[in-house]
Amino acid sequence: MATERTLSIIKPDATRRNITGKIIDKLESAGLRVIAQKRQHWSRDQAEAFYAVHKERPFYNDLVAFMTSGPVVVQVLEGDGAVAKNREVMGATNPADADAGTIRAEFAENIEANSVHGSDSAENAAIEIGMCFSENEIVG
Ligand code: IDP
Ligand code: MG
Repeated sequence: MATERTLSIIKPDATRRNITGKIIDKLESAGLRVIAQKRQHWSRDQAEAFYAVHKERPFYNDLVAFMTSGPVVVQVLEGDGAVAKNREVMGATNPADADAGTIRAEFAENIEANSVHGSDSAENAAIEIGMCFSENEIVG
């Protein structure tokens, strides 16, 4: 499988509970490499822009409020089939449906505060990485 890059975000529910290391351990144990990482506190504008694809969804306003409620850790992950591999280790959006051993099964609080974001396609990964990092912050 081809080497890919994907965007990962450790969400405010996880930074609040001081479990970023536990989540990164899951990512690295799955064979993903963290090739860029920074901690940020998003403004409303940043969160709205990042989740613009969900603007018509009923949960959009709550999601923006949640994503600005505390720090996030944004990351670029690299590895073989990194987009799908990250989605696999994350688990389903709703932790009640997530497979045992996945990040969301172990750590998510609920369907909204579900600890991590991961790009859903290589095309969106490139867009999301471009929104969060400049080239010189990514060290493969
Ligand atoms: P994903 O993060 O698994 O790709 P998406 O459908 O892209 O899931 O939704 C983006 C984020 O919006 C989710 O991770 C979660 O934080 C939030 N979200 C999704 N569906 C719901 C919902 O039904 N209620 C509340 N929040 C939701
Ligand atoms: Mg998504």
